[in-house]
Amino acid sequence: MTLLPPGQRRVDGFPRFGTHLHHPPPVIPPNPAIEVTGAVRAPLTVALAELDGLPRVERLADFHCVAGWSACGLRWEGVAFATFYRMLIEPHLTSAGTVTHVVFRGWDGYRSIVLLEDALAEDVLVATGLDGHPLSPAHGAPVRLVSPSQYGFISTKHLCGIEVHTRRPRDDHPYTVLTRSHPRARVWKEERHPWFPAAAVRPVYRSLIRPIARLSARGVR
Ligand SMILES: Nc1nc2c(c(=O)[nH]1)N[C@H]1C(S)=C(S)[C@@H](COP(=O)(O)O)O[C@H]1N2
Ligand SMILES: [Mo]
Repeated sequence: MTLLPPGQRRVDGFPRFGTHLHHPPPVIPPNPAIEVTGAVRAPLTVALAELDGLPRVERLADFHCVAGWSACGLRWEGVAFATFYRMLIEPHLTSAGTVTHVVFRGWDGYRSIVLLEDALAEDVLVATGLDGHPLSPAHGAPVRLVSPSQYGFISTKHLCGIEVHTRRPRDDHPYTVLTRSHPRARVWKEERHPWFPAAAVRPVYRSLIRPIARLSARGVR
């Protein structure tokens, strides 16, 4: 038994979960690439094939959703985000300002905002494989972010864009007060919500697990 972060409960397997709800995974173009924009001298396009040229790593990790479920012992394969950043992005940065935040965008329009410091942690991957197979559409094909020390909403699936910013970008999600996301979302500090104590939001979030998991599963049937 792995020790779980506070307020988490183990689930069997690894459910598909997300704000996509029942929508099927997005249609991915034939030659997918990751567009890098923001504080770079010119936008750059990183073809997925280019990831094969970078040092590849495997990381065994548990995955924790802010709603309260944890999937245990997932084996991710890909490129460390720190490697991606140092080798592909850093050489192209503008000299105006220091990068503080990174936005990860998915083909379905999803977006997560991460402090550069958190994104550079050694367990953060740009992942193309899970448990010995290429990523499935349910779990973010063809490539996703995985940041196991932060709640799952940071880990954008179907990654199509990375923006680098020199200050915190505006959070343009249609959030209700209750679903506002914590800017760091570190699981061991139980950073579930920016204002409310974690223990107060736990039962509310937990009540959403079943309906969201059911809807999400419908989208891949
Ligand atoms: N593109 C995209 N990425 C996403 C989401 C989403 O709706 N769309 N949901 C997030 C949330 S809230 C969680 S918990 C995890 C779930 O990942 P999984 O479906 O592989 O279990 O994906 C995250 N990344
Ligand atoms: Mo989540």
